[in-house]
Amino acid sequence: MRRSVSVLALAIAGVFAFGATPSPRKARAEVATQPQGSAVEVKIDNFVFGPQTLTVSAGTTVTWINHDDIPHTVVSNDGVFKSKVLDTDDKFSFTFSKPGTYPYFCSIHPKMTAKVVVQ
Ligand SMILES: [Cu+2]
Repeated sequence: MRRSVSVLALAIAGVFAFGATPSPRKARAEVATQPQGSAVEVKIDNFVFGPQTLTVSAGTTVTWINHDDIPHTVVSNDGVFKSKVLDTDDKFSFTFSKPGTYPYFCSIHPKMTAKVVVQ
């Protein structure tokens, strides 16, 4: 009985090893680079940040692009980030390394508000 249990455990371990990444070191590097979520865009269009609430994982770089013919800025309410004035098609990027909620606005049009939620 005891022997069959350990055989079963070995079999489970084998299945797990087969499905897992061979090198734990490599797995960690893959998590850090986050290929599927490393670059996310927020569009500024018709005086609106889109999406209004963007949820990303920590370490993600968010890029804002101004699609309006009017200059806008991207300014964190808490002073975490602040862009220069973005003319048409200008971009601003910021990498969010810590989880939290980051509300921001356009300093030229303060009614333009949105937020980034970092998990
Ligand atoms: Cu604006």
